[in-house]
Amino acid sequence: MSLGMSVVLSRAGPSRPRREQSTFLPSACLLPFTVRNEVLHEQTSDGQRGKPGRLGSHTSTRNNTNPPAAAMDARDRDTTTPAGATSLVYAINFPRGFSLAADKRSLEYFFGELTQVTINPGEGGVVEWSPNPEAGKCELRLKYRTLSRTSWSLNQKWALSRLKNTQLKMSGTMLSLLTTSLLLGFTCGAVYDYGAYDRTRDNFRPGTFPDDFIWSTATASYQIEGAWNVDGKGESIWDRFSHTPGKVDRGDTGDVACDSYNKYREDVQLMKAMGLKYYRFSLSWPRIFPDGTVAGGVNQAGVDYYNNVIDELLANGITPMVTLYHWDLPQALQDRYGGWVNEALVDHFNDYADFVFQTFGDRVRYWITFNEPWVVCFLGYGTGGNAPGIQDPGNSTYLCGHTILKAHAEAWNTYDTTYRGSQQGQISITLNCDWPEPRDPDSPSDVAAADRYIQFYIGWFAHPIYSTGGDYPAAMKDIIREKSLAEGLQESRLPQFTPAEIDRIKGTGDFFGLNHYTARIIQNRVDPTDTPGYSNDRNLSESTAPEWPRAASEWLYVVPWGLRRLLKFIKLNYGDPDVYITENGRSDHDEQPPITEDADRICYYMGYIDEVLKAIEVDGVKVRAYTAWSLMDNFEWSRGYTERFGLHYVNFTDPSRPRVPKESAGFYSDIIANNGFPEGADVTTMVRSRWEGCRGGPAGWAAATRVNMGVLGLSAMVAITFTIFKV
Ligand code: GBE
Repeated sequence: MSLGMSVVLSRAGPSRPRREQSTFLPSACLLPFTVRNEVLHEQTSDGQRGKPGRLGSHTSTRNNTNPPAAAMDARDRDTTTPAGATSLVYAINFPRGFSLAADKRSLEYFFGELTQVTINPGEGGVVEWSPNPEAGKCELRLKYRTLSRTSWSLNQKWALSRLKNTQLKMSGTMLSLLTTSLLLGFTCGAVYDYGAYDRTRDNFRPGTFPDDFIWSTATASYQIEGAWNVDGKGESIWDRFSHTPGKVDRGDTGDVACDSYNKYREDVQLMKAMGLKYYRFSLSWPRIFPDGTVAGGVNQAGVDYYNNVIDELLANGITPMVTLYHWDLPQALQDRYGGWVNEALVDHFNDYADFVFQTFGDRVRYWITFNEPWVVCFLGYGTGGNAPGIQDPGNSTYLCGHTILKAHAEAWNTYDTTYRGSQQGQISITLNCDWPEPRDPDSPSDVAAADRYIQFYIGWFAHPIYSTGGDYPAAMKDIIREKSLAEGLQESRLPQFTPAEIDRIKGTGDFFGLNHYTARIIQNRVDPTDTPGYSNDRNLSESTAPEWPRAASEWLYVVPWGLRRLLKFIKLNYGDPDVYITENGRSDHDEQPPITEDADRICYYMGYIDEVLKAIEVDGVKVRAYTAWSLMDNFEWSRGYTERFGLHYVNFTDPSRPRVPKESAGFYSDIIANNGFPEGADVTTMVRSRWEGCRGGPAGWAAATRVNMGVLGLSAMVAITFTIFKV
């Protein structure tokens, strides 16, 4: 509630049309009181011209404690105004607590010497202020009504301190700073909501998985085998890359890694101890074909090694799931053809696949042609962060994807026509994708941006294989073509499939292999100045929510509900396929003492696995398999051994590479034994007791709120400081 007040003041100058009167107001945007930009009353004693813009040249102060009635009276008979002055009556609303005595000087400053001040109770409430156009900078209409008393006194103080300088200029810079800070606060605040605990979304759901559900763990050849140049193995692009100084953290290499080339029996025992019935691992192509080609000859020792691994698994009741390509291309094919940008690799891969089906297919029922072509092509040929380290996100990235899709389709067709009948297995590809959450779900442009993100990510490979129409997603085709032409190119940087090729690729997935780890917040953004290429082609920007728990890997934020949403997306967009989650996991730092009581990993697994259960039971997604990455700590690509994803700890400084189960191994093993979280089971009780502490929950929600308020408060403080001290 405020008090209404009429101020009568005079200035020298002619009478002007009413709408111009605002030019008479002082060049201030922040006042300790509020002024309606409205002249209630105006009187001119003569037409004499005054100095424009100058405040009341002469007025006489009258009794400023006049009762309201007297004010009306004064306005009506303002005869004491000297010649050449105009009397104006402004409506001013003062906040409660305003002291007329203390603030009379500031009133005078703003309005010139007051001729008449009267208090009109009941006129309060209108609090708009229009800036002085002469100042030219202030563009805000401030509404003081919502300011608290604290803000009021700050402003009052500020106004008085400005008075001393007799320079009252609220600079536009400061105002825009205030606005920007507040906007920033609100913007960030909106982002933070994505981490807040949402009961209907984040609560624990007990229950069990379908009877034949597949529980598995995964590894990859280069990450665990070692023996990089042993028994006739050829060099891979990862051998070359890791041996190149500066490519991998600490100069780590996969030369020995977990030494699984020698220790595979022990690995199998780790799995057996956990009660695992499935194991996903990959074959090293150059261990089987040292120069990548059949013509170059097969390396029998390599074939023996994989026969031994497969036999050992089967002897221990563990079903192998075999990936043909988990990134370790024979270096010879890189040297000869430039790697996956060259379609010559389609045939070489198919030859390799054919050999592998023929050699191991009598015992292997689950095949995955490629692990994460997105990583192969974007990190390998776009950013260059992975082997072979090529940085060409505009062209090579897309050429690589093109070749891999064709190579995958050929291998699938080879299996389908030649081996499926006798071997009765399943073959597909594994795609990775982070879940994109639109920054503002109510903004159509952010929603569209999130869709572009997913189309460019998983859609790049999933659309050609799993959609009814086949081919690349329309979003990719349209945008890349448009940008390419704008760059002055003759054709799109995204290669085109012929109708026959589209047909050949379509339907070449017996199941949907999915690797998933994390989520991103996506906002529409077009940046014509950025380097043309995959990232820029998407017209978006990525971010995360600050209170999403973070793993050791800088890209890995823990957002379990993202997995459920991604699974639903796959169901809806790719023909409701059987989904095999072929990787999911969390990293720790390489620390001393080693982290074997890995509570954060347990949190990660309980959260993500429960989201899979919700996807199955609530959303009806046909998830058939879940695979934990990884069975043990291993060579984490360009991060070397600095990040540990294992359920088992591996000591990489000990030549014998001992493995030690982490707490998470026992936890995962309990889930497997119970086929989920049945009511009454110990594992379910354990999950319940830990749930709130893992992420979200009231604590998480409070944290989000605090961060929110913190940002707002900080913005306000910065703005006020700047305002007062004119930093
Ligand atoms: C999987 O990929 C791999 O299949 C597995 O081999 C690996 O050990 C596991 O992840 C853990 O990392 O700035 O764009 O270069 C992007 C997971 C990094 C998918 C890392 C790319 C996760 C996609 C960083 N991500 N990866 S940047």
